[in-house]
Amino acid sequence: MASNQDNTLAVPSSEGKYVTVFNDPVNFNAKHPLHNSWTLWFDNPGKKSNANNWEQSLKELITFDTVEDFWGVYNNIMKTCDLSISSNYHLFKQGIKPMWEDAANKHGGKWSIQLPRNKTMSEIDNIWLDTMLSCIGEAYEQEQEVCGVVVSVRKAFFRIALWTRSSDNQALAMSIGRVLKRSANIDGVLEFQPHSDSKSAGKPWTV
Ligand code: MGP
Repeated sequence: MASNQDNTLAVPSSEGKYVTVFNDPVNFNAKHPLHNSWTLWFDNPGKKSNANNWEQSLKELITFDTVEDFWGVYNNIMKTCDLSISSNYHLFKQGIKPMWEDAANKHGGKWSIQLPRNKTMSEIDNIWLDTMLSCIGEAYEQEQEVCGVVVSVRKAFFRIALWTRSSDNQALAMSIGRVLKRSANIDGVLEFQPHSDSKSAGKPWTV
């Protein structure tokens, strides 16, 4: 992709000329690359699930690495508010499975908040969209710390969570929690918990 003299994005055509959205809107197909590739996962494990069989219900939906492909995915999947109880969407960097056991997650933790279903029904789609955009748009200064984000649909609440790579640096975790809260316009207190129970003694960090 290049910029022409008018400073509009242009893609080279097969004849070596530049195609812009102005001179050839049909063939103009520039895509805007994301810094990382992201994979969307879905699961709805149901009541019979436990930590040993939980992974079986995890479905890898699609991986994308451009802004345009993100919107193509987002506009063609069910909105969070329409998902059935127990469902989860997970958006993780490509190569990281959305499970505690993955090498990228096993020393990490998560910022999360439970938003009461009755008060949040009309807002959850925007909160989840803004949460995803904060990740794919690299809103986090320490973006290598971010593994992925999850939205969970439960009977009484929606839960938004952001999974981090580490869980032992409070200043680093707090800076990520603050950006998540601001970017997704989350009204309420987010709590940080390490994935491993053994580390979660004491008061959780909050933003
Ligand atoms: P959850 O959905 O993260 O918690 O995990 P929630 O919403 O409090 O519980 P729910 O019963 O209302 O859905 C629920 C259960 O799924 C856990 O207790 C585990 O049995 C299993 N599980 C969830 N995660 C994220 C993992 C994981 O990463 N690895 C494994 N092995 N099991 C998991």
